Amino acid sequence: MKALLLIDIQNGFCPGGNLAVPDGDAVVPVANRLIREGGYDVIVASQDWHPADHGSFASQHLGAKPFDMGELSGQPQVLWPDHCVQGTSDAEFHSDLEMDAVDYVQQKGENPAVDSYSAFRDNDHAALTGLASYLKAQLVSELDICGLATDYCVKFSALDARDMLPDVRVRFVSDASRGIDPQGVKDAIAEMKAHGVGIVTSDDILAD
Ligand code: VGL
Ligand code: ZN
Repeated sequence: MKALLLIDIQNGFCPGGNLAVPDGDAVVPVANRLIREGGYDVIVASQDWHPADHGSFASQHLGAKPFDMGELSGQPQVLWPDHCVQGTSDAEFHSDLEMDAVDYVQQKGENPAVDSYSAFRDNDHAALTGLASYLKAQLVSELDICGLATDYCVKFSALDARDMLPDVRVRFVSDASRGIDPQGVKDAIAEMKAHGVGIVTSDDILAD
């Protein structure tokens, strides 16, 4: 079974959002084309879903500014602007994303004491989300990953997919993704490649 994993295509990561990724909304039409024409059996979306007092927010650290380096539960942590707070419009999926075709939504980042870049597990690897179990139950053997942001949630989700689903072919869809930092995107692509993630474009997929 072929699956598409859409990472965090939410208002918060699009222009006008609280943690806007440059050109983030450009992924929406590409994702919609993959949804409609990519030949997927299973379509999954992750949703960054933080409580208002999440410990990754600079607002929770005395004297800290967004994008400062800080600490969360003893681990180094980028301190983010408040973003994707549960129940706010910032946390909603982009309104043009064709969510009717999505079979399963995986929320993440609910524990205020740890961040969860990956859709599969918290950054400290202590708690799993249900995503790997869901994909196994669907007998997924091919997983294409795209969305926001390449250098954070997309990368960590792709690396965890390789680690937790070793028999699954994992690919990163570059033109259906955007990142926060250009050098971070380059490094993320190199790291994904080094871990056996294929790098493809939506045209490669639609030509199959
Ligand atoms: C993300 C930073 C904080 C992401 C989520 O979706 O890449 N980045 N929370
Ligand atoms: Zn977040």
